[in-house]
Amino acid sequence: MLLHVRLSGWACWCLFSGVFSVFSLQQRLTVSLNGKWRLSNSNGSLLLPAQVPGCVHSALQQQGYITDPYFRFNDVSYRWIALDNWTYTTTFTLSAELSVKQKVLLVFDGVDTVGSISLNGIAVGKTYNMFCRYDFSVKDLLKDGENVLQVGLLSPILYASEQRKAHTSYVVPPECPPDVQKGECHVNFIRKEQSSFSWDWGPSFPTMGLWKGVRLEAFDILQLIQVSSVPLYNDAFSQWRVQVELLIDAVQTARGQLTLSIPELDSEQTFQTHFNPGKTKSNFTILINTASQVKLWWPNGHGEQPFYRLTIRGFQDEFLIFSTESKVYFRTVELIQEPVVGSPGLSFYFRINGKPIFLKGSNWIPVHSFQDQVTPDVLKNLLQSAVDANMNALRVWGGGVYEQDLFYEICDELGIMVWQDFMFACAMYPTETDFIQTVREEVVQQVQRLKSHPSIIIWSGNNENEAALATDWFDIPASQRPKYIRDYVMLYVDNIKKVVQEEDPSRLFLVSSPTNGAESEQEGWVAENPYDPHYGDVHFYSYILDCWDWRTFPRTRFASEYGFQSWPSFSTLQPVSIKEDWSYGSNFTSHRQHHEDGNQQMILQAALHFHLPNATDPLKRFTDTLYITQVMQAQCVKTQTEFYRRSRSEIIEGEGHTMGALYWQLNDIWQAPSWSSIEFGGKWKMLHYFAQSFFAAVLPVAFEEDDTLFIYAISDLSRDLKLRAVVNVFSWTELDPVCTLNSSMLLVPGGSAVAVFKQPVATLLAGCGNCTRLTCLLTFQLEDDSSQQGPTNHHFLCSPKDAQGLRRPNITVFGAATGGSWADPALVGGCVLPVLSFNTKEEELAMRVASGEEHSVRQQRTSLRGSVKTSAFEEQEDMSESSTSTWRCCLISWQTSLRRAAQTDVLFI
Ligand code: BMA
Repeated sequence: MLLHVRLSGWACWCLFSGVFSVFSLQQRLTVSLNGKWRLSNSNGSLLLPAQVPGCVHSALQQQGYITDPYFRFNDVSYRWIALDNWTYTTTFTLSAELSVKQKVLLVFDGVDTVGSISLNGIAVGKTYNMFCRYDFSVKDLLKDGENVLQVGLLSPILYASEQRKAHTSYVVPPECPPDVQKGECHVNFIRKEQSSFSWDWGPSFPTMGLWKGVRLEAFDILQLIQVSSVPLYNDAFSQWRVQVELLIDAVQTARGQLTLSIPELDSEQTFQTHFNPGKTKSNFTILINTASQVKLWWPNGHGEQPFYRLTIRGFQDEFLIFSTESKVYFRTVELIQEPVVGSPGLSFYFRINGKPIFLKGSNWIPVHSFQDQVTPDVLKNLLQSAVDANMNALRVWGGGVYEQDLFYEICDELGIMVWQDFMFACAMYPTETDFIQTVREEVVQQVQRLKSHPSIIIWSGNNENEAALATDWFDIPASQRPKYIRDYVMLYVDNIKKVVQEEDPSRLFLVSSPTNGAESEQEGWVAENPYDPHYGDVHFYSYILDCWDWRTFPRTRFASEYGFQSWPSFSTLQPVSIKEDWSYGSNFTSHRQHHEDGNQQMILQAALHFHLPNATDPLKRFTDTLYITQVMQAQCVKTQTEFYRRSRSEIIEGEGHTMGALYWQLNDIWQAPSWSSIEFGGKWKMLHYFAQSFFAAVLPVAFEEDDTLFIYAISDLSRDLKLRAVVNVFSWTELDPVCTLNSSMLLVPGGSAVAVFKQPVATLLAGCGNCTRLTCLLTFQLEDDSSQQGPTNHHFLCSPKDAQGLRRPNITVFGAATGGSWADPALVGGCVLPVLSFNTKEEELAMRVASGEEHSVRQQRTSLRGSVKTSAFEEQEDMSESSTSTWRCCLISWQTSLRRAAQTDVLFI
């Protein structure tokens, strides 16, 4: 292979965190070993070039040995890949400069997973953990001239199975995933992305490979492996300090000097220190000049995200030996768990910079089965989409991967708060010494890598493992329970929690999600009911109960998971399927559904309120069905989220003060039905457009209780508002409201939910022409003295399937890129208008309704979006009469949008 040797004396050196750059006076060399390697299987029948970073599946596909692994049933057809062992080989030539260095390290930023590394035929070391960086001292093994580096990778499936067999004393459940997932067994025995053996939204692709960079690092005196910093605020002295941690690898003991400075804050400090041989960690604290005004980092919607440059310089005998610069963002975070007036239990909310903040957002899963295919653009598009939907938080879920540096850098910049799980999910785990050892190393490394990011506001030990134990998911006999609880406490409390607390004094560690938090601790870390709405966070799913009925939802302190499935749009499915797959009852449709009864549940839920598609044309019926699942999902998640948001200021029957709504799930790993609001490829589902409204900073929410209509004004703003509710009553037939009602002006304090309108539905209808529950519906908005505040919302008085008086709107939409030619006109069915194609930065749409009225709307979109964000339903060209209910929605949304002529967001209701 071609070698890229870089001299790092005065040259930029990017640490593996990617956040920092280091300049060094000593001649430090980095030789990248990334690029083209050779890959072979165990019997040598396959020999191919393979890109590093990369994985076996990607290499096989790139070389044409396999087709798209996501196509049709290929996840099952390509099972053989991960049942084989594979070897990566590269050769490189040693430069004269490198061979004279005192120390040479062979560094792997990520090996997936069970690897044996050899250099020139001599064993160098083994790897067992995908989440660890490994380095090996190899100076003595390097030769002049050509060197051969080999990494043998064991089948993760066979390895996990061997580990399971060796664990004879008791079962560590679950043994295997449910059949519907078509996955592999014993993933809890291998420190690897847990969902890579299949999940209820994802395929089984147990990857193998060198998924991050490989290089040689050579130096004479020392090198900085990791620099991290956490800002801490001292209330008593009203002073900031920044705790800086250096992980240094030194060749021999040396005395040195270290200078930390943040010039913009007029703060600098110098320390005398020792560099000890080998890897050592040292902490230094720089006090911030109290005369300087520190600008704070705020979550999206609450302020800016300013940062400062921290410079770290190391000297030996007055010579500069290294210098590095990093970003420091200042913010405080607290998780408040204290008694609540009028409610048993404890509060559970985050305070950032002293301000209570309602967390609005979703849950993040791996973006791709093959991590090497996750591009910066894909990450940016997803995170920008989160912000565009008014989210301020994401939970990086514990069954995936610790995300790459860029993910957290973007979150820092966009003000997205991250709830960071450790990678353990829905299982019990072994606690043998080796396992605990590798987990401890993983935790140390990940916390050191990530703790400088202000976006991370909390560490959390695992996904649902406390709940799994407490509610006995795995039928553990009562007599054996203490053993499992002991293992649980040993792993998450005695080890992970302890390590996290040693490594990061600035954040809280929650042991699980969901959990009762402080109460779980009181109960020995496994609460009797971790779903208790009076404590901590809750995951809540119910697919059968009517999602339009808010009474079915628990009024939790913090909803960290809830959601409903939907299908992606046809244009997303089409490239991975063929004609015979395009029906709801096809093998393909059931193959892609990994959640037991999922397809059936979606239809049953949709049927509660909508006519189900019954077009005679099978393709049309299929695409209408995909569509109706998205309408159902959007409306369900809207109802539930609005319930949580309006519960922030109330305690009802001892429950409430909800301060977080993170729906499950933001993104998709492949083209399949799931809980996501964004399809694989980046296209927004209808839910994501809904989220943009239901997460708006100021939002009106309506609900009924005992036939009385309530409207709440919700505000996440810091300032108080004076608002009134304006309610428009429409008949399903007409474009003009039958009547309009105004509430009086009421004070809506910043950060609150206040009832602003209350009227029995019967009274409301009686005063409004001939309206009945079946013939009329409501839209409503909030207004201050001069203008509307927040989006317009809607409230149905009956299921759309029962509505009377609907007419087909015959809307035609023409779309064209600015300056381009008009695309073919398409008759767009249903409530599709918000999701028209945005293939370019700026697009012009002309819309024509049946009456012949014509309107032009200019849409401004960021270039990040690119061509991925096209209509979720562009294929809905001609909705059948059977789905008239969705036409009706469209009619209403259309009239609203016409009324707001030049406004860019066309409403769907
Ligand atoms: C929760 C998550 C995931 C899962 C989702 C949907 O339990 O933590 O494990 O994918 O629900 O079932």
